[in-house]
Amino acid sequence: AHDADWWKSAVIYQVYPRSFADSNGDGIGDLPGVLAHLDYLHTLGVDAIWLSPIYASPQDDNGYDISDYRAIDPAFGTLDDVDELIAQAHARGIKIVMDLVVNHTSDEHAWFRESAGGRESARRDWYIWRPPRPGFEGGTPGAEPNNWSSFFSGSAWQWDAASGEYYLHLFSRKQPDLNWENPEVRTAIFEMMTWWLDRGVDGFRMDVINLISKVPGLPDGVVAPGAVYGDGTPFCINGPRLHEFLQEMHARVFAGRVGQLVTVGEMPGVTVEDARLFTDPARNELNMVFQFEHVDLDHGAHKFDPLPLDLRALKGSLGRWQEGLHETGWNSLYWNNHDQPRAVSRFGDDGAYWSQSARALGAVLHLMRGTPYIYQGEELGMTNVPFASIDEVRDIESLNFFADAVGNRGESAEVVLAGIRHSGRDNARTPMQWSAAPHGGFTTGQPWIEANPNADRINAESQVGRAGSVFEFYRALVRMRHDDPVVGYGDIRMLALEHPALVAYSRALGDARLLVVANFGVEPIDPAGVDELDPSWARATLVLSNYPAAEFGEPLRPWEVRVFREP
Ligand code: TEU
Ligand code: CA
Repeated sequence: AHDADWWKSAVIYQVYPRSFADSNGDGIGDLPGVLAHLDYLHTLGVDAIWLSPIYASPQDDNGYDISDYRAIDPAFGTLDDVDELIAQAHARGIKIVMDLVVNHTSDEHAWFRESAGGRESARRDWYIWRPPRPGFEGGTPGAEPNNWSSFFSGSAWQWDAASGEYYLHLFSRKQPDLNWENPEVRTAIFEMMTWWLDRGVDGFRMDVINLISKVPGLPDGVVAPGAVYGDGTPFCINGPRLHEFLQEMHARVFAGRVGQLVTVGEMPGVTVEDARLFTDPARNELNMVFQFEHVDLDHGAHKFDPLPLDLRALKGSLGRWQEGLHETGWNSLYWNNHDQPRAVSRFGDDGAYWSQSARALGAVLHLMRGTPYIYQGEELGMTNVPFASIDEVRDIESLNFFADAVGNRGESAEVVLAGIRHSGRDNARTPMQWSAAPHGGFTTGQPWIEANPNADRINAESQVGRAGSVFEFYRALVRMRHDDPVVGYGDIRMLALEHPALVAYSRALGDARLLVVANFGVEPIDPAGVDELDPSWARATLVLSNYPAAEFGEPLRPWEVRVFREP
């Protein structure tokens, strides 16, 4: 049934403002730059824009280290620019979703400055301070209160000699974790959220929101062979009070606004079972979550240790999430974001079949059940970047990893750089490619990170309005979700899960049905040879494809996707 939730037939576009469009030539994207491209997004047809953080920040982690939640970083603009963007977006029927980063703040936030002022500080308990491990002298190796490693390499604890204690930072040492056990912290966060909602924003993407509840006692994690630090994730992911905190947030911030808002929680390590609880509307927690199962299949112990990906593992993961949230809850659907490498390079073929595979990936994602997210440039088929050296890399996660692997553990710089080229976050953060002008038309100045050398070939100007382009294909996908209830609300059934190169599924709503078949390889696939592809589809209508029209029974060409609909 078509329930009232607008976000179930919506497509959400993620803007990473730093790399989207620079309006004043300082080489950093900004809010006027976003404003100047609203019509581009309106043409694409998206229903909402998720803005990565634009708040005041020292930019240690590109804005995911916030020093003032109610101020805009001057690099991006002013609060007036935000008000103008909200008004202009709303005038086009586009909602604005803010990035909420409340597991941690910047160490330059006034709250942390005060907390670090001394053990007697009124805000000492707003963060997570602990004395050195008993028997150890503070600041010496092994004296950290537990053995957790940071997601950004090294220990998760920073020694503060002035107050004689350590503070916890699951990410960079300039990102101290807030203490959500403290009701004053929760109240301050909820008040800030309400302030933004009253300003007109339409929802939140919540950064690592499943880390806000930690297991009391913060116990040591298992130390993997050869590792220096332990794995704290069993004690900081999906902790004991997470559902309670989210339900409190819902009651104190969202209640009374539920029909208009969209909330999506970013949850590294979340399982389908957990997600069913987080997204069950009856539990008043979140609308959807960003899970990581399908983007953690192509690497070993850590993300910079690439492994070949078996399509069946990818299909199995997508199928499990489709099945798990089919009756209760709701899926987010994504290939890309500012933390992931570019999908056409990672899951597709950014060489001979660049355009076909970019479009096949788009169709497979967008026609599943759930809310699709388009990350800036994905609609153009933007690819990974051939970084020539570590000097071209900007991301703190990659740089810390390189320094630790090469500097501390003596690994080969070339091997580590290859891993960063394969999986590094900067692949998603090079300038949006608007045209063949210098730096992809992103800036008239020197960009904070070099544009992809292929910006002269892959850019919006050469694709908007051109039939057969990746952009026009994504535009058609967005339109299908808006126009065809089977896409937004139909049941889904994954097909041929054991086939090594074919992705196939059907959708159904009432007597209408849809079939998506995609060849994720270069060897032809004969539909007659696939048991689960019922021959009755031969009478359906081909409604979308990335090749000249073909009959259902014809072999699928390299990276060919076909979408059939009946009636
Ligand atoms: O990401 C958290 C997170 O899970 C990623 O850092 C991921 O672990 C890593 O990139 C490996 O895939 C969120 C933000 O999206 C990210 O940009 C921030 O760096 C991080 O939180 C800290 O705020
Ligand atoms: Ca700028």
